[in-house]
Amino acid sequence: MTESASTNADATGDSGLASLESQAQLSCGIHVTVATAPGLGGITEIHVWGKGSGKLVDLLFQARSGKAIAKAPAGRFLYGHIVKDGVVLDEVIVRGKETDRIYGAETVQIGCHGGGAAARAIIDALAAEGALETDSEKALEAAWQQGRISRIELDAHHALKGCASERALPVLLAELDKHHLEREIERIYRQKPRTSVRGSDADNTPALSGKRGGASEAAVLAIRDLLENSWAVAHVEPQPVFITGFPNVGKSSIFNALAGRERVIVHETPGTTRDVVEEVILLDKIPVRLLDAAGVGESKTEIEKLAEEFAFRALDEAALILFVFDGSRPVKETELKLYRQLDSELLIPIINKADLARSELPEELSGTMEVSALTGQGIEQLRSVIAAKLAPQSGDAAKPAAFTVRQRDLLQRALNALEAGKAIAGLEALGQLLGRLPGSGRGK
Ligand SMILES: Nc1nc2c(ncn2[C@@H]2O[C@H](COP(=O)(O)OP(=O)(O)OP(=O)(O)O)[C@@H](O)[C@H]2O)c(=O)[nH]1
Ligand SMILES: [Mg+2]
Repeated sequence: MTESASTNADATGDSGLASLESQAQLSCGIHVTVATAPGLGGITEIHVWGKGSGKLVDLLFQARSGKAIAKAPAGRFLYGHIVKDGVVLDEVIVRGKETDRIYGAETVQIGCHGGGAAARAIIDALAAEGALETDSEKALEAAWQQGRISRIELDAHHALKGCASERALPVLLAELDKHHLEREIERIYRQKPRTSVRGSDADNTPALSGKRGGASEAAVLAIRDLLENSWAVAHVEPQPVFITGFPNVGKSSIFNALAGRERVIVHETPGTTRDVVEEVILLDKIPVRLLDAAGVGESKTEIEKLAEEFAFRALDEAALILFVFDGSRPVKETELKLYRQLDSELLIPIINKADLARSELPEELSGTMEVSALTGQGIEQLRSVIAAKLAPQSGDAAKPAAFTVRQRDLLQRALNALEAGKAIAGLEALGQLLGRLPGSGRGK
């Protein structure tokens, strides 16, 4: 176990009491949970843990070899069936372990058919024998709170459960096996990036004003490396990509074209879309949260104003903004004004309705990508541009890589603080990343 895993008691945060209560409940009795993500996968894995879990599963398990789990050597796989009242619930492979690192207790893993029905029947049968059905997220959280796994391992387990991208898998598996990221952050944290240069920084901590010391310089470089290698974030957590622009330019049509189905209403009447609509789609194997909302900039009625407010709120969270112009009519000055106000790093301008005769474009939009949501022209290219912007490259799974937004944001915060000469604030951000300090955020 890593050192960070042993000091989580102070990371309990506001919901400390409730969490301690649920941890106490998790420490007694025999528990059962579905360990794999919900869905139509081929295999579902059920975990049963607590003293006597082998004996409890033996009440329902009939091994082909006739062996009982509780009597088989620990770690041995047994093939057989789960049978209740003479009815076979499923064909399974089970394995008993003296202790499992996540649960900290005797554990039985049951591999049954996927799809949900088999797992439901088995869990109900185990519950009838006295096992308590438990949320797997809570069990993982308790493993972190009780110091059996580290905060970054918790991130990796969460990420692995929901990971839709095969490119990110090696990073997550390598982290669970080799702890590249955790070791690197631990190393930077231990170096205590601070110096004794004169003066004091704004948070009145040991001084770094003027020039940074050696350890701090090294920390800045190491954190920059980690941030540069954070390509896996976009593979693990679908990033919000927001389609915006004036009413009627074809935002919803582009949303449907990217989603590959008629998900939202498209109509010639301006102001058709009111609510924010979202859908997770895969672009070049990268999961993306695509968002469509009302057109902005021309709202007149109360409802249009409200819809525009919703759209602006969604805009604030966007990792990428597709700003759509209608190429069949002249671009308005107010449109350009709004376009210029947005963060240019996040912007992808798009000229839609390329199938129609084109109106003249302002100079600053020359060379902008043209698409037609109606005919599909340029949509494939748009998919690739979005994917490339969100996850510009794949990296080496053997190198430390940040793989969640939480990790990337805290690394960025540490970097900003160290670059501004605020050593303690930098250390705090790294400490939160390792789950050491209040505010490290249970379950985030
Ligand atoms: N010719 C042509 N028409 C398009 C294209 N894309 C959208 N349209 C038409 O433009 C009109 C508006 O399309 P929407 O997708 O509803 O536009 P929107 O920007 O979502 O509109 P609001 O939700 O009202 O802001 C509809 O009549 C569409 O059929 C295109 O590429 N070519
Ligand atoms: Mg619309």
